[in-house]
Amino acid sequence: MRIRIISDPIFEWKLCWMIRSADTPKSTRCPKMRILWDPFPLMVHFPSLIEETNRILAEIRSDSDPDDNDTSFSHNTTAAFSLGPKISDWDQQRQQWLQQNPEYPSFVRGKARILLLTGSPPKPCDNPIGDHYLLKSIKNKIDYCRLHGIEIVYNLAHLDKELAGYWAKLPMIRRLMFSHPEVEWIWWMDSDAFFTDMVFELPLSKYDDYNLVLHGYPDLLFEQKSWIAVNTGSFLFRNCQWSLDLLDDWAPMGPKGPVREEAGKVLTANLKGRPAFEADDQSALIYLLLSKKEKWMDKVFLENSYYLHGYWAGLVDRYEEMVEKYHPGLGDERWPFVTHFVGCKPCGSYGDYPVERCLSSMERAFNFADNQVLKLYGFRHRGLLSPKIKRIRNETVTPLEYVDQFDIRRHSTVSSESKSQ
Ligand SMILES: [Mn+2]
Repeated sequence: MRIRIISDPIFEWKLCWMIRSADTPKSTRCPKMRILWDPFPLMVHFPSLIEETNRILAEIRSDSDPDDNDTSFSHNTTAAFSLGPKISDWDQQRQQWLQQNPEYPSFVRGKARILLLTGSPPKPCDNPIGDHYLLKSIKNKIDYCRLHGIEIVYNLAHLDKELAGYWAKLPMIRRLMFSHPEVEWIWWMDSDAFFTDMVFELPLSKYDDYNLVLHGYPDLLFEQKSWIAVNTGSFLFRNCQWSLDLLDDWAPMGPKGPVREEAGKVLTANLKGRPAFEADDQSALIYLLLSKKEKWMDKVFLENSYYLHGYWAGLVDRYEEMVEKYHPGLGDERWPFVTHFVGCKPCGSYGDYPVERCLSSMERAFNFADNQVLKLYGFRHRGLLSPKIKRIRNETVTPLEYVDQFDIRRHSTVSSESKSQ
């Protein structure tokens, strides 16, 4: 198999940051090279496929789509960047709509309506195995959402050319608020994050007085001004005017090119531990919350009582221990709600960690979660690294007996009812 070796200083620096502790000397460096498997080794054996595959890939990957000259949706580059026309009365507009459309209530049987938003780049992954893990990632999210009555949207489009990459979530969140006024919470989740507790539910009543829920730590944010004080891989926005205002305040560092480059310098100068690279959405949000604390923080909930985002490196090797000692539904370090593969881009070029470690760890997280789903049907994976499954219950002529015992929806309802009593 042929291999390509490429180097990407930004990723290397991001890696350094992610694996270094705060006290590690600055001289610590990440490996200079990254190795990618050749995407098409089999094509050598099937020459007839090469031409056609190359043609399709060239078309999909082409940077000069016919649309590129279409300026009807692009922004005036001389004006200050904005996500769209300024809206100031969204709460009233939405309230009125909800009153006029009682068949679309924002709360159903006392539960706020949630829409989970995830997505991946519009083009194929650099490495085909990346597309396989994107499939596993969306399968995992569909399972969780189906079991908990959450709607799900998968975005493959760049709604705003200026906000490509990790900034693409901002215009999409805003669009979804407008297109789904019945949705109370928009929940963004990265494609490199997996649900690993299929029973745990968001404790939404804790957030009644808040509009943004982030995994994070107040001391890391306000004392240390650390660029990892909060994580934007999994967070919730309430559908309201406040959220639109925050998005407006957050987006201006995002436009690609000189703006994003210059903003990156400001962020690196102000945030502890941040390497030098262009502005990313997470750093920009942290900077905003620090620099305008009075304006924003009273509606921001920093959650760390469970893993709304859980850093994978400390979790994936402990799944067997968790199965032995604990049970799903806890959501914290005993049974993490979300395992997030920070630095393991499933679709881009791997660089922050060795490819094999990322892939096998993702496989373990997926199967750990999938076991909780398969259990409902009487199966489980043979091991956390095996796609093969085995039967764990005998067939029965009275299958409804198992519904009471295993139905996650029922258990979630029972546990949330008993909590609220
Ligand atoms: Mn991520």
